[in-house]
Amino acid sequence: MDRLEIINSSLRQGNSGQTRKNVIQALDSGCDCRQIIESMLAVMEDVGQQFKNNELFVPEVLIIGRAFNVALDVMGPLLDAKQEYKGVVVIGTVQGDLHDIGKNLVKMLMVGTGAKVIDLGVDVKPEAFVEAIKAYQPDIVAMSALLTTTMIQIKQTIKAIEQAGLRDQVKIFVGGAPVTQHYAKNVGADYYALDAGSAAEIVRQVYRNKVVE
Ligand code: B1M
Repeated sequence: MDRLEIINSSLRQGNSGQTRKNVIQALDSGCDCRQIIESMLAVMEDVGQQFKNNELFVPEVLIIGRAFNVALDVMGPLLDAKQEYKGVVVIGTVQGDLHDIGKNLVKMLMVGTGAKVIDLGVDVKPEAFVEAIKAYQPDIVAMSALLTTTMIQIKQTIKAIEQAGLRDQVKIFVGGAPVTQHYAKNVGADYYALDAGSAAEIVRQVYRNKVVE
């Protein structure tokens, strides 16, 4: 097995420690950071597909995603120029909502698209999304809502982004169990996805400029 295959094998097993070691060894032996990431992204794309097809489940995806993040931490300093990423995504669970399992899944699979993902966490106020847009200049803002009582915060956040004059700078992506395509359209979001695999797929298409708006 070559170095990239060794990394992919430990990644696929969700073995964070081994993945970290394998990445360090590959870098030490002269492998290119971008090449390692491209190869790992192909694994994550596959993981996203398998998750979408119910061939992998939440705990497995979370474990693989953690291993991917550990590897990215090793390579982060080598990568940390915006042009090394395909884009920047700011993600958070909306104000009043503490659910983060789904949001974390979406985040991990979005990282797997090659985007730099800034996670604002849970219970994120509209103003905090606005501040994050100013600070990180993302191309995508992603919001998760798990309660029928907090879905309204998606609308409030979009309103706040509009009022701040930033709406044209970002594509807005929404999801979460009670959110529907119909709701997303009504509140003025650009994209909706039912699950994390579909969300990552749409982001990939956005980066390939293939999405018809
Ligand atoms: Co809460 N909770 N909860 N809860 N909780 C639900 C959501 C609920 C459906 C349970 C129920 O009553 N049957 C219900 C909501 C009812 C409603 O409004 N429709 C509910 C409630 C009522 C509450 C509380 C109000 C309970 C109370 O205190 N009385 C309270 C609210 C707290 C708050 O947020 N302010 C509460 C609290 C909690 C816990 C803290 C205990 C815990 C959260 C822990 C955590 O997240 N760290 C919790 C949990 C675990 C659940 C259930 C059991 C599981 C949610 C989950 O993680 N699912 C849930 C019942 C259920 O779903 N069976 C429930 C797995 C996860 C992978 O799925 O998050 O849906 P999900 O994400 C999916 C998709 O929605 C999508 O992708 C993921 C899959 O690929 N997706 C996106 C998500 N975000 C996306 C963003 C996208 C695209 C797709 O683009 C940006």
